[in-house]
Amino acid sequence: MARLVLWHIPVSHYNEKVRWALDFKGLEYDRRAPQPPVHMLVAMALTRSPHVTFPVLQVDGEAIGDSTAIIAELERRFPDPPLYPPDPSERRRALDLEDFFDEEVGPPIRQLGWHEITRDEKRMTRYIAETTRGPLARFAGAQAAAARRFLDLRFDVASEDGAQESRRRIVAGLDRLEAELGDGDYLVGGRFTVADLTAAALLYPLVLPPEAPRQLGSEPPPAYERFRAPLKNRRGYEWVREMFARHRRRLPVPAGAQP
Ligand SMILES: N[C@@H](CCC(=O)N[C@@H](CS)C(=O)NCC(=O)O)C(=O)O
Repeated sequence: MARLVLWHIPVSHYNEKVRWALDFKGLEYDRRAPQPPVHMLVAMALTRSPHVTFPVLQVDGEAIGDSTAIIAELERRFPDPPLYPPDPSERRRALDLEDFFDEEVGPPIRQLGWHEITRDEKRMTRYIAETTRGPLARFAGAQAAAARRFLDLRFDVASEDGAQESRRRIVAGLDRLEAELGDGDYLVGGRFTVADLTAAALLYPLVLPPEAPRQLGSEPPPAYERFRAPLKNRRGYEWVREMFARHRRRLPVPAGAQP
């Protein structure tokens, strides 16, 4: 059996996408979670390339960056149970939808979530205190300020115009999800595929289903709640909850293992 090591950020939706794929296939894997922004250096060192994002999966020592490439490799090595449809045109459609949710929904959800959290200094400090390990946890206030600067540089999270655009793109993502679902339960071929997994994983910070492994504090910021409230009755929102409830199989993390 191949040795699998996942380098991940516990809260991140792209990382949840890969954890879900690994768990769906029933694969055992070790987890490593170096803290951002150090993870960018780790990603470069592991992949020996300019790749700076997590997740990175090591398979027998070979490092693969990018959630889409990781799932492609998992499909190749561990085809059962499959996430790709066998029919070539359905497979193309599933991969196009994976790409759409990765590119069009992942970034605005991240921008808006951090926009609302970083505006609230106390909440941000609490979050950093809860997620920092070791002696650095004692300096949560200073770390929160540094994290805010980093997130703003990387993802423009302080921008109100950016947040407005993110809200628009998230709703457009829900529109597309519902249009693609039509009357069906699944996006492609009447069964759970990489398209459903990607859409649900990348929308998890919006829907916050109970099966999602990690959430940013028990109570989301009030402004985030105001954005979510009118979306809760939408079919796409309910569908994300349903996908987690039906398909988010999780292997227990061994005691003492990293998060
Ligand atoms: N296209 C990449 C996106 C992954 C990604 O953006 N990961 C974020 C966490 S949400 C990250 O590591 N960001 C570090 C950075 O860009 O500064 C994938 O699908 O794996």
